[in-house]
Amino acid sequence: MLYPQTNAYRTVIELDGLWHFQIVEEPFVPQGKLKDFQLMSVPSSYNDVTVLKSLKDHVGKVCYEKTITLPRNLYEEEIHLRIGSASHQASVYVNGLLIGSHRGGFLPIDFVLPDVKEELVIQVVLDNRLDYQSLPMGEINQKNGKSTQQIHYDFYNYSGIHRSVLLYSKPKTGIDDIIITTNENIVKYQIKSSANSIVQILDSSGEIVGESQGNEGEIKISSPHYWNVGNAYLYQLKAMTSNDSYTEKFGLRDIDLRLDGLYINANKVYLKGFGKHEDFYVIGKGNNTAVNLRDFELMNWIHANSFRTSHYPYAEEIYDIADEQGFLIINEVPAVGFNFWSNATIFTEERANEATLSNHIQTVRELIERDKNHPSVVMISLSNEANTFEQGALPYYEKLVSETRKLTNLPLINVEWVDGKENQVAHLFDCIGINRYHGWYSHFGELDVIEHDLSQSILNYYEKYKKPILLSEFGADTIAGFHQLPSEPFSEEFQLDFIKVYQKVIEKFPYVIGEHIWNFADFMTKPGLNRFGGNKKGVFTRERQPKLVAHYLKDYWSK
Ligand code: GCB
Repeated sequence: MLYPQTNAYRTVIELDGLWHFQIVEEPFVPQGKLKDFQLMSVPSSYNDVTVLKSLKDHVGKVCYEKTITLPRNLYEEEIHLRIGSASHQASVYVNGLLIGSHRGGFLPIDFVLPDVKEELVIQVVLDNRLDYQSLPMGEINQKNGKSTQQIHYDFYNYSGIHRSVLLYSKPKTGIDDIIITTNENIVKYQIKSSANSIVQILDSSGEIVGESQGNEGEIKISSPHYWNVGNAYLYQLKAMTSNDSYTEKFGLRDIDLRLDGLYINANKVYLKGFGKHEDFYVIGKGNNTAVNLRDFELMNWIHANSFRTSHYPYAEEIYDIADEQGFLIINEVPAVGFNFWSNATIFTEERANEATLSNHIQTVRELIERDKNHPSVVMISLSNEANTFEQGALPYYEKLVSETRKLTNLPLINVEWVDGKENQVAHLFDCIGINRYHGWYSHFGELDVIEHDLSQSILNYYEKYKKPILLSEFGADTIAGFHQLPSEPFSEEFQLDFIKVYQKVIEKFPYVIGEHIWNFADFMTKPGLNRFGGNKKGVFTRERQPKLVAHYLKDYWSK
């Protein structure tokens, strides 16, 4: 899947801005234009834009609508409608005709318009309900004749059209896809097109440094510049056919994951960074370039070098910034909520079953199709905190991992809450992510238990699997502005003490290849007795200002 681009053969028309919007009742098929609409912004979640409780907590369907006029010069082209993401299921209608449906709220939707007309009435019917077969996993219940959504994960079920809506043209027999892989200074490419291609490689100043013909081939770059962490260098591959062209950025970067660390172009890189979220005031999970850039500013400031797209694929524009700035990404699929924090079994015929697995594999496929050429993506995470101690988890993950390995050579990680001794699936992965909250959810506030308990957690995995380990989550809720000496839970001082103890333990284990603190910034989740105005484990506030610990990390991570 290629990101839409405007060039001599292709045109992109952005449809972001004000759309008509309405909550709709089941069953809903658009019959003409919406009548009782309100205005809604795209891209954005709809939950926090208005003052309506009915929208804030809405469960079910909504309809978005936009009417546009297509420029005459595009009538002969193949016209695509592309939505960067919409949560969680979308049915797209153009001039009353269903042109396609897509399941999954965090990856692009791309449909060809069957009929190109001057006036296009675009209607997107969204359903934000999550069940046992969806990713994330959820459960729908009925209460007083209304659907209620139960979710077993910790972020707000923000819903809406979250990323840009683009209408783009592409020549009918144009280039469908470009796949680039590199090995040292050798670039292997594959152009998916029915026409024959000429391929050029351009360096960062636009000079041609390699050329070839044919839809598959190899080009060797002499005097290569490698894509390194914090020192990124991007080349461009330009594919040209008789009636089309497309330019794709890529980097020369080799990955080698060893027991003692992750090597990028033979340089060992200790992962320093965060689990993040797409989350901000008013826009919820809507993509916003200024917020994205602010996040990278802060990650550069604090000397982080990596992050995990917890718990779902992020907007493509975020990977572009990481490519430009040399950040490493662990790319996570939205497999979260695969536990109930109760005795209920997940991997059963009724819950995580064949249909869930096939949706999971399909999501991995779409993720890899979208992100395959980003040098910043160095690992794929197949799930977060599933009940991997269950017997049923093994056949599920065996199939999932073997299908994923057919699609990518990237190292695979699974992010675990389960203890190493109980885990049934960790042997299938290249790296084990462990999320630990010793001193918080267990032995609350007791800093002196952390050293023993965390060491044991790490050893239980290492001794059984002998695999590299990433400490993929650790953190404590911290109210910005709340200070206590001596430190006590929820204070900025406690967060600092907590993180320091974890780091002291991590340092002892050479096979712990990195530390990702939970979380980069405070974020919204459903209210609860331990969730007042969101999850407060951020090193930065939701406004993107530092807490005390941030100043310490800036120094610690600079070494
Ligand atoms: C976890 C989850 C993450 C939560 C975090 C917490 O283990 O992976 O989604 O937000 O704990 O703060 O409880």
